Amino acid sequence: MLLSLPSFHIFTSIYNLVSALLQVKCIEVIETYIERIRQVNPLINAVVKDRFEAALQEAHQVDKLLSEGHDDEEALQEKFPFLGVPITIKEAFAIHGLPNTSGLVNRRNLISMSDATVVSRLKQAGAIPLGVTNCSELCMWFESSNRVYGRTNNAYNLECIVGGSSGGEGCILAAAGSVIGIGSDIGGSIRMPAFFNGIFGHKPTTGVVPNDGQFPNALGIRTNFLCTGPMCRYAEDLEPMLRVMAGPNVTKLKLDEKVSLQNIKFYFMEHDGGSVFVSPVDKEILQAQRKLVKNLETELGVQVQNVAIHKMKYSFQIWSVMMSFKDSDEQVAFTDMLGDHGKPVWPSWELVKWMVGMSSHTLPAIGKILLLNKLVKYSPKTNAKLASMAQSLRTEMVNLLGEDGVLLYPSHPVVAPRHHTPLGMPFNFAYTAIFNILGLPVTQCPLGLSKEGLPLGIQVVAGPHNDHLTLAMARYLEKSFGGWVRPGTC
Ligand SMILES: *[C@@H]1O[C@H](CO)[C@@H](O)[C@H](O)[C@H]1NC(C)=O
Ligand SMILES: *[C@@H]1O[C@H](CO)[C@@H](O)[C@H](O)[C@H]1NC(C)=O
Ligand SMILES: CC(=O)N[C@H]1CO[C@H](CO)[C@@H](O)[C@@H]1O
Repeated sequence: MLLSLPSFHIFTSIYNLVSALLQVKCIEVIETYIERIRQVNPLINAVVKDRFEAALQEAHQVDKLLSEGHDDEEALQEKFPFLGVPITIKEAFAIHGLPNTSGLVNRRNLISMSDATVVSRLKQAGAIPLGVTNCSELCMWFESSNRVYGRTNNAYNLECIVGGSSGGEGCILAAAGSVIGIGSDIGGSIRMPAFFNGIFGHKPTTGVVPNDGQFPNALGIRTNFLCTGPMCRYAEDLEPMLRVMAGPNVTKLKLDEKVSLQNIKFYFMEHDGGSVFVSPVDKEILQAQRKLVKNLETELGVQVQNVAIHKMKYSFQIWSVMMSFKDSDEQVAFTDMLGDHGKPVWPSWELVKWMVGMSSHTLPAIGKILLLNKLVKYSPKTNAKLASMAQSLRTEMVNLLGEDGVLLYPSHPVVAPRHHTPLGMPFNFAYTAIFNILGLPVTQCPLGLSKEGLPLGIQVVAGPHNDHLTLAMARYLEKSFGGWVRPGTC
C-alpha cells in the first residue's frame, strides 16, 4: 500500500514530461520525484547516494531558461530532448561528485571527478540526475546486495530480489522514483532487473553504446559482451534514450526505419531445451508466453513459428567458457579486482572469513570467483568445442533472424525469487547471458503480473543492428499487455 503512486503520474514518459514543462515548473517535477524517493527508499533501499541539492539547482536553471522565452521551441527541444527529465544511474557508472564503488568496501571513499560518456550525453540532453542506485558487489551477481549499501528490496514484494547487477535501477524505476535510468549488462544485468521489476530494459547490439566510465569495466574479449543500455517504465522512452546514449554511433542502427509488425518473421522458443543447470520455466511464465503468441497471431495476423535451437541448452557452458578466455594483455583477474588493485583476494580464505562473519565481501562474489577460477575448468578440448559452438550458434541465430526476424524467448525461468534463494539456482542467468556472447540486441518487455503479484516478461531478440525491431515490439507489447503495472495495486 505504501508503494502506491502519488498523483504525479501525469508525468509519465519523457515526451509527456517535456510537454508538461510548458504548464508546470521543472522545480515542481524534481521536487515531486525527490519526495517520491524519500517516501519509498526506506522500504526498497534502491537509491544509495543522492544529489538532490544539485538537482534542484539544475531545475531552477531549466525554469530560468524556459522563462526567458524562446521563439523557437522546436530548436530547444532538438537541443535538449530530455530537458528537466529526472534520471537515476547504476552506481557502477562514474558521475561527477558521486561514488562508483560497485559495492566494494575498499572503494567506499572514492568520489568520481568525471562523468561516464553515457552520463554526460544524457546530461547534455537536459536530463537531471537525482542519484545513483544499488548494484551487486562488482556487478557479478543477480541479487543487488553488498557490504557498502546493504540490500535492495523488490517494490512488488519486499521479500523478493530486484535482480542484478543493475538492480537498484530496475527497482527505483518500478517504484516511480525516477523516469529513466542507465544500466549495463554482461550476462543479463539490464534485462534481469527489468524482468524482476516489471519494466523495459534494452541491451543494444554490441559495439554501439560506449561502455567507458564504469567499474568494473570489461577487458579483453569481454569488451564484446558488455553492453550499456537504457532502462525505463515506458516503451516509447527506449528509442530516444538509445539515440542519445549511442551518440554518433547511432548511424550503425536503423532507428529511422519504420517497422511494420505484420512484415516481421516471428520465432518462438518456450525454453532452453532442458539444461540440467537451469530451473525449468515457471508455468505462469509459459502461460504468458503462449498468450503473447496467440495475441500476435490474432491481432497482427502473423504466423509465429516454434523453433528448437538445440545449442541454447548449453547457454551456461558457452557463456562461462567465453567469459573465462583471457587475452594475453589481460592480467586483471576478478580476484585482483575484489582486492581493488591492493592485495588480491584469496577466495577460499574469504569463504572461511565469510562463514565466521568477517569478510567484507558478499557470498555470491566470493562464490562466483571460486566458480570461475576453480570449478568451471573444462578440458582444453571441451573449451574449444564450446567456443566453436558459440560461433555456430551465432551463425545459426543470425541466419534465422536475418534483417526482419525476431525471436521471443523467456527472460528468466522464474519470477523474482525470495532474497538469498538465487544461491540455490545460480545458473538461471544463462537465459539472458547467451545473448551477450551472441552480441544481439534484446529488449526485455513486461507482460503483466503473476498471481502472486510479481512481474512477468519476455525477451525480444533481433539480428545484429536491428534494434529498431525489438523496440517496435516493445511498444506493441506495452499496448497489448499493459506494460508497467504500478506496485501496490495488486
Ligand atoms: C569510476 O569508474 C571509472 C571506470 O573504472 C574510473 O575511470 C573512475 O576513476 C572511477 N571513479 C573513481 C572515483 O574511482
Ligand atoms: C562507438 O562504439 C564503440 C564500441 O562500443 C566505442 O568504443 C566508441 O567509443 C563509440 N563511439 C562514440 C563516439 O560513442
Ligand atoms: C539498508 C541499508 O544498508 N541502507 C544504506 C544504503 O546506503 C546508505 C549510504 O549511501 C546508507 O546510509 C544506508 O544505511
